[in-house]
Amino acid sequence: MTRCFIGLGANLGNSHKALQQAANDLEQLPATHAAGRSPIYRSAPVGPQDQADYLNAVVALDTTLEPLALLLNLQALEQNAGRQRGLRWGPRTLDLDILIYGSTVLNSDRLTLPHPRMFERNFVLRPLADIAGEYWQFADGSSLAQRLDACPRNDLTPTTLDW
Ligand code: A4P
Ligand code: MG
Repeated sequence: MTRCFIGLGANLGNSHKALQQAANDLEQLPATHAAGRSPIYRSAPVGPQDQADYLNAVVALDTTLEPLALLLNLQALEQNAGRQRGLRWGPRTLDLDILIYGSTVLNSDRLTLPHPRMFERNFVLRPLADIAGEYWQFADGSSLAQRLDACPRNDLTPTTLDW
C-alpha cells in the first residue's frame, strides 16, 4: 500500500456536493482504502479572477493502484461530475489532482509527482498539513511547515461544511 494525497477543488454548480461525492468515490476505488479527510476550505480563485470562490480539500488514500492507473480513475470521476475542459485555471465542477504518491518523484508527459504547483498554493498545503501534520517531510527534506511559510497567502478560510 502506498499513502497518497489527492487535492479536491470545485467552483461550479453544487461544489459542496461534488466534494462529498468525490471523497466517497475516491475511497471506493479498487485496491484502495480511506486514510483521512481534511476540513473543507473556501478559497479565492488563483488564476482568472472573474470566477467564483473555490471549495478545496485534501483526501488521503492508501492504494496499490499504480500512479497512472490512479490518475485515470481520477479523470473518470471528473468526467462523471460533468467536467468540461475549458480555460486553463478556469471554473470547474470538479478538479482532482494527485499531490503526492508516496515518495515517488516522476516527470512524464502525463503525470508529474509531487504535483508541480502545490507548493505555491495554500489551498493545497493548509488542508494537506491538517491531515499529514506540519512536520511531514517531502522527498527533498523540506517540511510542510517550511513550505507553508514560503507559500503566498491567498485568501483561505475553513468552513463548517460537513462531509
Ligand atoms: N497532470 C500532471 N501531473 C498531474 C498530477 N500530479 N495530478 C496532467 C493530476 N494531473 C496531472 O490537468 C491537465 C493534465 O495534467 C492532466 O491531463 C494530467 O495528465 P487538467 O485537470 O486537465 O487541467 P487543469 O486542472 O485545468 O490544469 P492545471 O494547470 O493542472 O490546473 P490546476 O493546476 O489544477 O489549477 N484556485 C483555487 N482557489 N482553488 C483551486 O482549486 N484550481 C485551479 C486549477 C486554478 N485555481 C484555483 C484552483
Ligand atoms: Mg487538475
